[in-house]
Amino acid sequence: MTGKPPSGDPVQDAPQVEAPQHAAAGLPAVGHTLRMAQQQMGVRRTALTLLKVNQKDGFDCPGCAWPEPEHRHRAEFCENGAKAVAEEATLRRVTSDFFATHPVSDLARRSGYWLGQQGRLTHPMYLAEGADQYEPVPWERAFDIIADELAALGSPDEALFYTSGRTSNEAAFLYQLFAREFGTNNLPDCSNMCHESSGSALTETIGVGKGSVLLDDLYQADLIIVAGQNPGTNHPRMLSALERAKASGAKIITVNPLPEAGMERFKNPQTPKGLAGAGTALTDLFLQIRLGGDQALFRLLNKLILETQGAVDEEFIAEHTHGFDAFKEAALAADWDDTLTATGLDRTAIEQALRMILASQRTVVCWAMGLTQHKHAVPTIREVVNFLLLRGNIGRPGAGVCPVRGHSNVQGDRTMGIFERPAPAFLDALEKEFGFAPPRHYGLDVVRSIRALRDGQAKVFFAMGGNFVAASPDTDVTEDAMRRARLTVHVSTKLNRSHTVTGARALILPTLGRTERDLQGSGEQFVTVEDSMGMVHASRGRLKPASGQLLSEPAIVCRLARRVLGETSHTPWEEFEKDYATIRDRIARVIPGFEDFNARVAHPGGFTLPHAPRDERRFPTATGKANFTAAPVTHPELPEGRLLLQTLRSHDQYNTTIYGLDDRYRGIKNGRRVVLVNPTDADQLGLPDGGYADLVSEWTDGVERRAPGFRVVHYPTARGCAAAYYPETNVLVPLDATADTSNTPTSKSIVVRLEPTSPA
Ligand SMILES: Nc1nc2c(c(=O)[nH]1)N[C@H]1C(S)=C(S)[C@@H](COP(=O)(O)OP(=O)(O)OC[C@H]3O[C@@H](n4cnc5c(=O)[nH]c(N)nc54)[C@H](O)[C@@H]3O)O[C@H]1N2
Ligand SMILES: Nc1nc2c(c(=O)[nH]1)N[C@H]1C(S)=C(S)[C@@H](COP(=O)(O)OP(=O)(O)OC[C@H]3O[C@@H](n4cnc5c(=O)[nH]c(N)nc54)[C@H](O)[C@@H]3O)O[C@H]1N2
Ligand SMILES: [Mo]
Repeated sequence: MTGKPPSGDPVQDAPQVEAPQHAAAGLPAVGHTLRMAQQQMGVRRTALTLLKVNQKDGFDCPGCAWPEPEHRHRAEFCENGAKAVAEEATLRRVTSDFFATHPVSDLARRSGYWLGQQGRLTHPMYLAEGADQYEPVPWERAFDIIADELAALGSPDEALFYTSGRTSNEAAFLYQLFAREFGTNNLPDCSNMCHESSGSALTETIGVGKGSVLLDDLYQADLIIVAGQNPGTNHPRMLSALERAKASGAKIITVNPLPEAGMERFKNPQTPKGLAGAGTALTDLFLQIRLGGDQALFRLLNKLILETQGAVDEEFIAEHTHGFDAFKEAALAADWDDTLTATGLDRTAIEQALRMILASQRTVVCWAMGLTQHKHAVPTIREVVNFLLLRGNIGRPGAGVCPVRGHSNVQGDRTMGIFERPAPAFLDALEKEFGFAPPRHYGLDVVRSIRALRDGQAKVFFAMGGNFVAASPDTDVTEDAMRRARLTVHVSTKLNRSHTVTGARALILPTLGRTERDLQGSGEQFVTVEDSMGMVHASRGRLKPASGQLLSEPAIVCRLARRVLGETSHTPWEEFEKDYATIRDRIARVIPGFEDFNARVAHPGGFTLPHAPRDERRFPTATGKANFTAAPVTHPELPEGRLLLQTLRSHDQYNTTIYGLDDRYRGIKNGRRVVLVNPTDADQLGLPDGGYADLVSEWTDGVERRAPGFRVVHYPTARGCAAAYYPETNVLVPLDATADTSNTPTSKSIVVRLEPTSPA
C-alpha cells in the first residue's frame, strides 16, 4: 500500500534543515503572524480581525481550546491563533467557476496545502453519480438529495454523522438532536482520535471526563508536569500561563521524547522583556522519555512516593478513594530496571523528579496527544490519576488533572451530546424535553465508522466540519471505505481532501466561520463554546460572510431536520434557526450545569461549569469514590532494526490544514516530508543526515504500509524513536491499531522500518 505524494502541485516539498531553536515566540513570531495574516486578509482586515480575537465582545479564537485569562491583553491571541483566523478570514474564494476548471480528478491530485490555499467555499456544490465535476446546487435541492438518500437506508444506523471540534454548542446540540430523532447514535467525532483516552480514563477514575483545574490553579501550583504536549506550537497561550506560574514560584517538569523549544524558553510577545529580552526559562527538569514510556515512569514514581515516609495523603485516601490496597500492591512491585528500559531515562533524573514531586504541596499534570494516542493510553492516564490521588492532588487549589484539549469547542461538543455512547440520563432528559424515544443502543466511533463504510454497513456519511479522510488512520483503507458510500456530505469552510474522495454522490455545504456575522430572523446571533477548563462563553463574529450563499451550522441542521423528519418531529426547528437563544433555553433544561444559560452567558467572560471532583471533592464514579486502578505496566516493543514513529504537528499546520511548509522551532524549512531520527540510531541503521528513506510500517496483519520519500533529519529525539508529520503519515497507521478501551488510533506509536532511497 502506498500513499503517493501529490503531484501536479505548484508547491515543491524540498526540506531544508537548520539547528532546532531553544525558545518560542518573541519578535519573530509577531512578524511571522502579520506576514501570514496579511497575505490572506490584507492590512486593514488583519488589524480589524486580530483585535477582536478572544476579546469579551469578540469571537472565540478557532485556534485551540486554551482558556482566556480574566485580564486580557489588547491582543489576546498568539501566532498560531492568528494563522487559524487568517485561514478563515482570508479574502481568497473558491467559487462555482473554480470547480468548473478543476474537476475532482484534478483536485484529488493536489496536496492538502494547495487545496486549503484556494480560499473560502462560497456556494453549495453537488457531485452527481458518475460525474467528475462539482456543480452549483440550490440549498433546497441539496437537502432533498440528503433526505432521499437517508430515506432509502435500510436502517438509521446506516448513516454516520461526524463532527469536528469547531462546531458551536448550539449547532452541536441541534445536530445530535437531529441524529437521534432520525434514529441513530452514530455520532463519531474528532475526539475519538484525540482525547477519548483522557475521557475514558477520567470518567472511570474521578467520575468526570474533563480536566479539574482552572487557570488560577496553574498560577497557584508548586509543580506543573507537562507530559506529551507541545504547547509552544499547539497551545501557545498556555506559555503565558506557565510563565506566570513560574513567576509565582512553580517548578516545571517536561516529559517528552523531543526537546520542544516552547517548553525550554518563552519570550512573551505581550511584554517588552519578552519581545526583546531573553524571556523566561520554563522547564526546570526535562525527562527525555521514550515514546510510550509514561505509564512505567508514573508507576515507578508512585512506588517511590509510597515508600517515602509521610508522603501519601492518608486522610484523603481513606475518605475519598477506593481500590488503594490493590493499587499499592501493584505499585510496590514496580521495577527500576524495567522502568529504565521502558523510559530510556537514567536513575538520577527520576530521583530528581521525585524530589521535586515530594517538595510540592500542589501539583498539576497537563497532557495532550503524547499520552492519549498509544495502545496503553487509558492505563497510562489512569496511572497519572493514581499519581495525583496519592498526595491528594485533586479537588484543592493549585492541583489536579489538566488534559489540554485540541479543537476550540471539542469539549463543548461532547458536553452537548456529540457522543456515540451517550449516558442513559442524557437520553432520558432529551426524551423528556423533546417527546421522542432516542435510540438506546450505542453508535459507532470513528474507527468503527470506517469499518462500517468498508463493509457496506454504512451508506451515508455526513460531516459537520473536519477533514475525515485525511485525519483518520490508514488513509488507503479509509479512502476506499469512503468511496463505497452512497452519499458523502461535508459542511465546510475550506476545500480539503475529503471533498475529493467521495461516495457515489457528494455534496459540499459551505458554512459561516467563527469570525463572521450570523444574521437570522430575529437579528444578529452569537454562539457559545466551552474551553478546555470548562468555561462557557459567547462568541460573536464581526466580519461580512465570505459569500451571501453561506448558511450557519445551526441553520443547516434546522433545514435538514425539517426536510428529513417532516411532520414526525415536534421540535421547533424553525424557531431554533430564527433565534439561537431558544436553543440555549432547551440546552438549559437538558444539560446539567447550563441552568439559566442565556442570562449567565450574557455576563462578560461567561461562566464555569460545575465539576464535582474540583468543586466538592465528590467523585461521581461507580463506587462513589475516586478510583485507584492497578493495570499491568506495558510499553511498546521494538523489534531489532526498527524505530517507533510518532506522527505529530509542525508549527505551520492546524491538523490537516497546512498553513505553510516550515516548522520554525524544529529548524525545518520548506518541506514536510521529513523524519526526525536520533543520530546514534540513524548511524546504526545506515541513515545519513540528508539522505532519503521510505517509511514502512509493520503491523500484525502482515500488510506493509509505505510512505515514500522522506528526508532523514538527525535530531535529538529519544533513542529508538522517530517523528514525522501527520497527515502525510496517516497512511502508516493501521485501522486496527487502536488504544484499549478508548479505541483511539495509536498515532504516537507505529513500528516502522526506514528503507533508504534516493530523493523523489
Ligand atoms: N497550531 C496548532 N494548534 C493546535 C493544533 C494544530 O494542529 N496546530 N491541533 C489542535 C488539536 S486538535 C490538538 S489535539 C492539540 C494537539 O497538541 P499536542 O498534543 O501538543 O500535539 P502533537 O503535535 O501531536 O504533539 C504531541 C507532543 O507529545 C510528544 N509525545 C509524543 N509521544 C509521546 C509519549 O509517548 N510520551 C510523551 N511524554 N510525550 C510524547 C511529542 O514529542 C510532542 O511534543 O493541539 C491543538 N492546537
Ligand atoms: N496520524 C495522526 N492522525 C491524527 C492525529 C495525530 O496526531 N496523528 N490527531 C488527531 C486529532 S487530535 C484530531 S482532533 C483529528 C482532527 O480531525 P478533523 O477535526 O476532522 O480535521 P481538521 O483538519 O481539524 O479539519 C479541518 C477542516 O475543517 C473545516 N472547518 C474549519 N472551520 C470550520 C467551521 O467553523 N465549520 C465547519 N463546518 N468546518 C470548518 C475546514 O473545511 C477544514 O478543511 O485528527 C486526528 N488525526
Ligand atoms: Mo485533537
